[in-house]
Amino acid sequence: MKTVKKIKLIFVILIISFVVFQSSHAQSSQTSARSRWFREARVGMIIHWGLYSIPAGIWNGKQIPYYGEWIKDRASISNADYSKLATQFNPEKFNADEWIKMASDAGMKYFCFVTKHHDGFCLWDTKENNDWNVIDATPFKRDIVKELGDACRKKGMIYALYYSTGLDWHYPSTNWKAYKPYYFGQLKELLTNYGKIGYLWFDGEWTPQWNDSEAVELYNYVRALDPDIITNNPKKKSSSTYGDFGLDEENYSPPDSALRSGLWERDRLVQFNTWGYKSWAKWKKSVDLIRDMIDAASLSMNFCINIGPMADGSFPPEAKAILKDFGGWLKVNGEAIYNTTGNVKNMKINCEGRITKSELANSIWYVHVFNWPTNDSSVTITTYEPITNVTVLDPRISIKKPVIKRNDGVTTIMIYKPKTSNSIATVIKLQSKNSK
Ligand code: FHN
Repeated sequence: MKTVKKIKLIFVILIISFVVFQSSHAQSSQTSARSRWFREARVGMIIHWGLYSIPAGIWNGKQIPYYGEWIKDRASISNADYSKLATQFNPEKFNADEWIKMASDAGMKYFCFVTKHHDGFCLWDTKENNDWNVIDATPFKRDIVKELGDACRKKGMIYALYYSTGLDWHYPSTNWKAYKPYYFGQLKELLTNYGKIGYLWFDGEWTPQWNDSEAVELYNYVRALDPDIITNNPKKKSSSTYGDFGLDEENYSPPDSALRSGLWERDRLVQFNTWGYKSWAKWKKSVDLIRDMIDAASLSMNFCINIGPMADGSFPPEAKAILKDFGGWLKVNGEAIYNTTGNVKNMKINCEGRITKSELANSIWYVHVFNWPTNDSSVTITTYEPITNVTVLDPRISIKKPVIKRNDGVTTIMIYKPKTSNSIATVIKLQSKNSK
């Protein structure tokens, strides 16, 4: 190749590389600006509530296994019988402000509502159908998506929406030609009539008609409607990484390697094996759920707790008790969860617990002690960081002066077990000289 040609070629390659770099850099910084609220918030709530909350896991006197929101499918309920539930949907205890207050008191920073689950029933005033939504088909006739959005904004809570994209049993998503304009129209309503939406969560995308190009088209469509929005991966059960964050859903966890990069939300149920309320399902323990949240934070993941309200619009008492425990723990220890990051590699502890690191200040770490060691009663922390200051976040817990030693660039901190500790997790805050 002649020298002039070579120079031209190198020049073209340089220009192309520059353009590619610029656009990918712009994309990633834009993504990080869009997702900032998500990374800072760390903790949210999702609500599964609809016609399926009326049978609450029981059909014709029988307990129906699997998720309560799948009862139509699992109990093989005909369309005619399922439609009758709409005429009974009249949740006289529903109060959007109360729901959002409960979420906020529990320490949640965002609130996601299931606008349409796989039964296709719409909990807002959709104009895309006139027979399968809360206004036209129920005696309740109130736009629940709107009421919850208004309540979120009053309380400074970020509002997020779930929509079953790929699976709809009522306007069958198997008839893709007719269904696609229907669901695109509905997403437009949800993203343009209900104020700012933090994220959109897609679901039901494992159906055969759903493929990669649908996922990309959907993502681009949604971003064109709201350039600031973030979404989960519209093909969450594949290894593709479209969208802005992945889901570590209960009963479906991504492979560990997938957890190493990108944004993730861990979603956990308060009742075993159901998202929608089931009158007979067992309840989880607060301690396990709160530790699950701490574990998520220690992996730089968000944690989203699922609540299935009852048909009358109230939260089950067991769910309220769990939320109260979240609120109590986060009120005192929230500093160790909100605005933190995880994957702290340069610090080790000799007990069952987790570590998070502040994103707001330099050189601040939080050690969450689940169980104090039984053989020797002190927690030992080893790190290369020059830690000088050790405190407990909970002012009701007092510790003896910790022993801090520094040898050959390694700091060893010994903290004796306090007389009283937190049965969920006691949080120890570590600061170095460089802390700001
Ligand atoms: O089938 C649904 C299920 O009912 C529930 O809505 C969860 C929430 O993420 N998503 C699906 C299962 O992956």
